Amino acid sequence: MAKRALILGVTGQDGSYLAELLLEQGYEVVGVVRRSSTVNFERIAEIQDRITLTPGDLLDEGSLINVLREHKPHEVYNLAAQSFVQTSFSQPVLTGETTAMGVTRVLDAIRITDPEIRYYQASSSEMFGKVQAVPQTESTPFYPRSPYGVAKLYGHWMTVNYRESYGLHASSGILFNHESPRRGLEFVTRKVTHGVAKIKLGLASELRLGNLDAQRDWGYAADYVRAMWLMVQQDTPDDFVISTGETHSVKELVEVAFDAAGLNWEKHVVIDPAFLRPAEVDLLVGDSSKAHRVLGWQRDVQFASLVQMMVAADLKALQI
Ligand code: NAP
Ligand code: G4F
Repeated sequence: MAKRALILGVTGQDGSYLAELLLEQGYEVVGVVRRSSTVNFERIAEIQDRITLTPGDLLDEGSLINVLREHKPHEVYNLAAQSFVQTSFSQPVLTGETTAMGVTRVLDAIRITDPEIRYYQASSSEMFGKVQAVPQTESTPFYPRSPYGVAKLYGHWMTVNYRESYGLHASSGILFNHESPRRGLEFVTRKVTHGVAKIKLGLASELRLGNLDAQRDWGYAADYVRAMWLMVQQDTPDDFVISTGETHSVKELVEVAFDAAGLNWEKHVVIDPAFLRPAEVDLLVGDSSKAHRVLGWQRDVQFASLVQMMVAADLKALQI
């Protein structure tokens, strides 16, 4: 019998890659989608006829219980969240309801309907915030710097708590930034690669950015969803840092992206205070030794190849 997996956040970057991975593994895939006035299935358009979509919302626990009762999944991947850090400063309550309390609603729905379901929680390196050690591991103390980071930390501890209180097979993946051509346009990597493509094609002349000194550990999303699946397959649930172990500044990202299109970034980039944050996370770099050892996980795509892949994809999409 095929295993059935339920993905919350299937319309997002990671949800779409995870759905493809699970289909390749022979799973039946059920994706939860929230009500919207327009259809936003671009990322899953190519697999839409091979997965089941069902309505539900992290803000509504009853909808989650109904989905679990109806579809009886073996595995639940909670990738749904208000995931943009900048928005979490202007909408802290919505971020808390979705990104923090949403996790409790899913965990509780699992506890009520079928505690045998295996659970994956999408935790974040934003929980390290003002970092207390370099590089960051599973035992580095947390110090979140945004309402998003605080909300993710709550979700992380609720996952640990439901594992310890009710014996749920619940794992928390502490994932560092991961990107792809499917990344939302508001995140800095995609904003830069899309901006470069527009400038190259004569559709724009400048790109407005905030803090170029921030450093991030950027990997490729398709590599990272493999780690999620591996965590859920372990006999024992646990928490894992997933990262590349390298850090690069936003400025380096900008240089690589403009270079990929044969452009000089200094002629086009404008610093705009509107993109600065009330509190910044200056440096993230993870140590994934535990994931390498226990899960056998490795990433395939390097930083420069990732940025070049994204520039090429944006150029192709805008030329059509
Ligand atoms: P994303 O592209 O922003 O996708 C977020 C998903 O959550 C979308 O499918 C969205 O649906 C859904 N969602 C939002 N609010 C919802 C609600 N109230 N009920 C149900 N679904 C809701 O995020 P991502 O980059 O794929 O990231 C996946 C997860 O990993 C997120 O939890 C994120 O916080 C976390 N994470 C991401 C990274 C990263 O670098 N990408 C790193 C660490 C952790 P709509 O399409 O309807 O908006
Ligand atoms: O791309 P970002 O918006 O990602 P951020 O804040 O690191 O968060 C992402 O990664 C987290 C994992 O650590 C996830 F949990 C979270 O869901 C999300 O996927 O910003 C990256 C850096 C920041 O330091 C920001 O200040 O880029 C800097 N930056 C500079 N100019 C900018 C801009 N960020 C954005 N979005 N837009 C700018 O114009």
